Amino acid sequence: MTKEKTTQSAFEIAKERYAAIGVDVDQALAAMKKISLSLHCWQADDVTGFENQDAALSGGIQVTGNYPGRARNIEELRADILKATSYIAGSHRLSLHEIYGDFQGKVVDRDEVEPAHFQSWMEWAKANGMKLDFNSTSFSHPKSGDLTLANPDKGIRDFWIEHTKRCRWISEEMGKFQHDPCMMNLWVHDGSKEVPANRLKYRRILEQSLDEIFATEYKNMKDCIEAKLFGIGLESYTVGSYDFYLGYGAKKGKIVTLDTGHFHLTESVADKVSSLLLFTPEIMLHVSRPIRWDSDHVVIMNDDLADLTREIIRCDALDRVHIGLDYFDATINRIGAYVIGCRATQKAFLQALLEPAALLEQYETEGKYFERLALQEEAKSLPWNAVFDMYCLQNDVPVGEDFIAGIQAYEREVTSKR
Ligand code: RNT
Ligand code: ZN
Repeated sequence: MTKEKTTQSAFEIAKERYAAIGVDVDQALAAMKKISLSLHCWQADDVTGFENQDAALSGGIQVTGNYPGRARNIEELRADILKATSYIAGSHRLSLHEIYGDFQGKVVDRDEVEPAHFQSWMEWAKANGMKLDFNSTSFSHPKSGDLTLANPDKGIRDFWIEHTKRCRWISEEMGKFQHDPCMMNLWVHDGSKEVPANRLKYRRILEQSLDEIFATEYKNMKDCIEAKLFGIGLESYTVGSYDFYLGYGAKKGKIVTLDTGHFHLTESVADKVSSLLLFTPEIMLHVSRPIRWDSDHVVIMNDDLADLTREIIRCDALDRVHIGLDYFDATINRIGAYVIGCRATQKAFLQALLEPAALLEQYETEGKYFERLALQEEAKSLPWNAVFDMYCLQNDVPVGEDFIAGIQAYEREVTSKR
């Protein structure tokens, strides 16, 4: 039997199996069509960007590994993204950081950047059926230090306020161009290695900076604010903590970004979804994988991811949740890293969509807790993989491990020669 035939017959059997517990597999597949992932451009080049290839990564984040083949310029990065998306079902978005502008070899400081520097990206994205998202970049710059938007020094603070305002303007133009809102993520690393004399001081400054940045109303972009637990070298205090941004987002109607690596390791990010949905407009995700710290390992299909995606589906919140990825691994083939993380995220969403939700709810309403737990357990090993294979087949991307050979060939012919 050909792979196509086995996929088809396994799918038919799975479909029957799911129907027996009240799950409509075709409906789940239709829902998958609406899920687009926002690929983070920075996995392709270890968060280097195009300002300066030799600049050190700062801001408390770290990339480890020196696997050959990192994208060194805009052409290589675009080619790598297209290669990766050729193995990922569906249509997706690309999340750009400001340092990935098309600067044409010119020095463009962060307070000088404008939409023109992203015109070629907008056209490229359109030509390739992708939408763009955006991020301001406060790290890897001489003025980054430990404090940017929360800096008591007005000169430095104003520099970053100007940068962030310009990034919102760029996002607005991207949104207009693509007829779809551009999600702009604001993350600053501001913090300190030791406990400061006064924690409130810096949070008050950050609040004022944000108010100034958000003073302009835009229609084609959406603001997302990302908290963090700590950065390397900034372990004792993070100005933009989760409490800070949750409070700010709830008060000012801004979208809170949940990066799955930015919480205490036993804290459930999934459990936050339903509360955010009640008090903030939408949710932005940075799907990542922390190992012992915010290590940004490649996303895999683990329990944390399954919990998170299940929660989003149980809340029927696909329309209000934006799924961005955020990890950087320089120890393996970087294009392969994209494909693994994206496919894992898609698999987790599909499993969540295939949950026998109605029956579980019924058991719960009837107080049948043994039955609820038993079915939750059985659901884990239902043949969701046959449905995922069909999803790949329908979308013309390799079924199962077949993409490995494609990545190997690209490495042989392209990335290993860089
Ligand atoms: C850092 C944040 C942030 C960055 C990217 C590069 O801990 O997660 O989102 O990873 O902006
Ligand atoms: Zn993040």
